[in-house]
Amino acid sequence: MARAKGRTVVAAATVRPAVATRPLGRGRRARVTRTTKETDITVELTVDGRGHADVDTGIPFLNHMLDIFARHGFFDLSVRARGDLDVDQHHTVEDVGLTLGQALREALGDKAGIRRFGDASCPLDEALVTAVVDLSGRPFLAYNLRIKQARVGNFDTELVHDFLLAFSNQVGMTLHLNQVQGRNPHHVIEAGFKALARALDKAKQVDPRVKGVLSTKGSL
Ligand SMILES: [Mn+2]
Repeated sequence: MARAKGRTVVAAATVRPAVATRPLGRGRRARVTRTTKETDITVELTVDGRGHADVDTGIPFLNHMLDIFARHGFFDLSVRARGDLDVDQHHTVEDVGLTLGQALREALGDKAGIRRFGDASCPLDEALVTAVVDLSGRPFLAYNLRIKQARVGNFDTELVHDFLLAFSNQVGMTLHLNQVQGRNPHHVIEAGFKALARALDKAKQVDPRVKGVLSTKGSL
């Protein structure tokens, strides 16, 4: 495996996902490139950002949700994803979630001084979704969006669950996402991403009262 211009180059015979991470200088930032036979994804994430997104996944609705994630979570986020969309959207959506999760875990580092917990409720017209996160190091997803429609545009709505499972597994966080109410699937999913972003923005904040990591175990 060789690196050229910051990109991981992988032999065609590689079966296991090739993942390369590197720190991006000062601050809580990370860059992760993940290449398989199904997808080729690079994520750059700045935890303490201004909400700027530069996203191209080949799936417009996923781009829209990642833009929202960055904007409302005050991350700076760059995503370049090329996947086998001729098969379907599953590989690309799941692997973007996975790579974004790896980038967030990498960027948070040892999580010293952070608040760890965060919660938010976001409405979008008739939809209301609540997100509660714990950057505990233990992955768990309680997914309670009840989306009746199979599609939003050409996006398969069940892939929201797959995205969030991959994301929370890789971050190593507990995520409870609960739909209080909602009818329109675009509204429900968008309210969910806003709530997740705002909950993470709380959890990632450094609290000067927190000495070391906020755990009686001594590590997160
Ligand atoms: Mn929208």
